[in-house]
Parts: sequence; C-alpha cells; structure tokens
Amino acid sequence: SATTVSKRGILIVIEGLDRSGKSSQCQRLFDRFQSQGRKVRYVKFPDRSTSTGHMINSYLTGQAQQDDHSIHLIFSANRWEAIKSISLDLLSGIDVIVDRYSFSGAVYSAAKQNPDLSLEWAWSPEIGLLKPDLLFFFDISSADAAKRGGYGAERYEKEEMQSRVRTLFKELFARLDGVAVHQVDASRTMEEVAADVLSIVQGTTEDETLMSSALHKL
Ligand code: FDM
Ligand code: MG
Repeated sequence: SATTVSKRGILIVIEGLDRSGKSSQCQRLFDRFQSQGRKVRYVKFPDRSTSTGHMINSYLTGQAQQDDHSIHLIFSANRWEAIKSISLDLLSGIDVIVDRYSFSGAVYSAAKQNPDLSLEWAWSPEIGLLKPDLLFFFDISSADAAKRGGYGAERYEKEEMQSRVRTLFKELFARLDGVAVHQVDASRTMEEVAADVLSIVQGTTEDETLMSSALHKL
C-alpha cells in the first residue's frame, strides 16, 4: 500500500557565447535522454514564437528599435511567461533542457555599456525565476567563436560585444551565491564537449526536494 511519489525532473541550463555550441549540445542531450526513455523537454530563450518573442525577434534582426531597459524587460518577460509551464513539467517528472536563460539576459544587456544599465539592475527581474539544478557555461574566446563561420547579421553578433559578454558572464557567476556553475571548455570538438557534459549530468543525482529553489539577488 506504498504510495509512489515520482521524482521531479531536473532543470538543466546551458549558457555561453554565440557559436559556443550550446544548441548542438542541448539537442544531443535531448536525443540522449529520449533514447534512454526519459521524459524531456527542450526550451530555448528567447522563445521567438510568442508575442514577446516577436518583439524580441524584430529587435534582434534590426526591424525595430527599443529602449535598452524596455527590451531587457521584454527578454525577462519572455522567461516569466514560460516559467509556470516549465515548473509544472518538472513536477510531473519531465527533465527540462534550457538553451540560454537569465544569465544571458543579464550579461547581454549589461554588455551594451549603457551607463544607466548595470549588471545589478539587469539581474533584478530574474529574481524569483527557477534556479537551475545544473548550470553549464560553455567557455570559448570570442576570437575562437568568430572563427566558427563568423558572426551573423543579428544585433550583438560582433566580436567586441561578445568579448564583453564573456567577461560579464564570469563576473556574474563569481558574484552569484548558491548557483554552482560547471565551466566547460567549448573550444574543443563536439564529441569532447558532449562527453564532459554527459559525465557531469550522470554524476548529478535527482534532487529530493519537491521543487527547485529560486534565483536570488546579486
Ligand atoms: N539575449 C538572449 C539577450 O540579450 N537577452 C536574453 O535574455 C536572452 C535569452 O539574444 F545575442 C541575446 C543573446 C543573443 C540573442 O539569442 C539571441 P540566440 O540564442 O542567438 O537566439
Ligand atoms: Mg545567435
């Protein structure tokens, strides 16, 4: 007459620069989990399919202009509108793999060098979102990243910007309490990176707590 309580899913986040291989590794991990029979969902931020996502897409492709603060909050809203569904999935035992999250949100905006937009300010709207159970930072120099086929035409896809983003990622991770980061050397081959990611994922035991905790202030 034992009651079976199914374990919740784990929230895995991969962060990094453009061209660091995040999306390929998320896809690999997703396929791997599926082939193991795990229930898994893949989420990418920004989610360009929603109405906030349309605004973000127009901004990134240069079709629309936005105040720096305003677009920042829209990126954050794009996560907040998804978080209920993510937490319900986690509670029902689905693992969720997330390609970019709050950390990108804070550092890309802070990297714009708008003196009114500090890293602290940029982090604030993320407070209260779910904390990842497992956080990866794919580290690659902006020069090595640029060698991978060059940057595209979207806003932020410039080497100078990417280099500031990389510095800010490291600053943010150093300053955040209670968020453990697994830094992965993303300049290596897909296979080497995948092997690293997998060994870290396999070494992670499911959290016994019912829900993951929240992101806190800087
Ligand atoms: N980006 C991404 C932000 O500026 N804020 C955010 O909150 C997020 C999630 O948008 F340059 C930036 C990072 C990148 C651009 O992301 C589009 P993708 O991963 O290249 O689609
Ligand atoms: Mg991109």
